Amino acid sequence: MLRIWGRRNSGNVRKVLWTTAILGIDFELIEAGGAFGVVDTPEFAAMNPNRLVPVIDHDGFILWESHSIIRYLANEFDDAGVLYPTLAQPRAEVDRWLDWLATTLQPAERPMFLGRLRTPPEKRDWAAIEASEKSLARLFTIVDDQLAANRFMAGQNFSLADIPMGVFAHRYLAMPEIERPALPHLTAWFEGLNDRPGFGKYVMTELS
Ligand SMILES: N[C@@H](CCC(=O)N[C@@H](CS)C(=O)NCC(=O)O)C(=O)O
Repeated sequence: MLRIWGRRNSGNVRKVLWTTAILGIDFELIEAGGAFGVVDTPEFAAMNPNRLVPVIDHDGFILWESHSIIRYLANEFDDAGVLYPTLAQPRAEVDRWLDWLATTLQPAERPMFLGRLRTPPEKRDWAAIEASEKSLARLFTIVDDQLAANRFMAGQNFSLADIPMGVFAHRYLAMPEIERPALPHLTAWFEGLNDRPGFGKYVMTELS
C-alpha cells in the first residue's frame, strides 16, 4: 500500500502524483501542508523532520524528497526500466535533468511563482520577480534547445526527466502576464504530454 502526504497545488507533490498515474500505482492521499496543516504534528515530523511535503509510506518504508520518491517509485514499479534506465549513461542523463531542475530551475522560479501567485499585489517585490523571469527565460531556452535535438528531455524515450519538467513547464506556461521567449520545441513537447496518464488530473490543474 502506498500513502502520500501532500497538497495537490504543490509542484513537488504534483511530481509524485503524476508519477503514480504514469506507473498505474494505487495510492491514498493524505492532504497535508499549507492550509491542511498536518506537517506541524509530531507524527509528521517523525516521518520528515523538514516538515515538508511530499512524503510517502510504502508498506512501512518512509521517504521524503520529491526526486528521491519518483526514482524509488520507478525502481519499484517500472519493470521495463524505461522511466529510469539501469545503464549508467542513460541513467546519468535522466539524473542530470532532475538535478538541474532541483538545483537551478526551481530556485530560479521561486520568486516569480510565489511573488505573482501567492503575494498580494501591494507586497510584491518586482525587482526579484523581474530577475526571476529573466533567469527563467534563459533556463527554459536551454530546455527548448534540448528538446530541439531530442524528442524527450533525456533522449528518445519519455523518462523521469520529463516529469518534474512537465510540472514546472506548466507553472511557467500557464502563469498569466509574463513575457516569455519563443519556445517552440518546449511547447510542442508540452502539448504531447497531454497523452500521458494523469497529466490532466495532476499537472494541468489551476495554479494556486
Ligand atoms: N526538496 C523538497 C522540497 C519540499 C517542499 O519545499 N515542499 C513544500 C511544498 S512544494 C512544502 O512542504 N511547503 C510547506 C507546506 O506546504 O506546508 C522536495 O523536493 O520534496
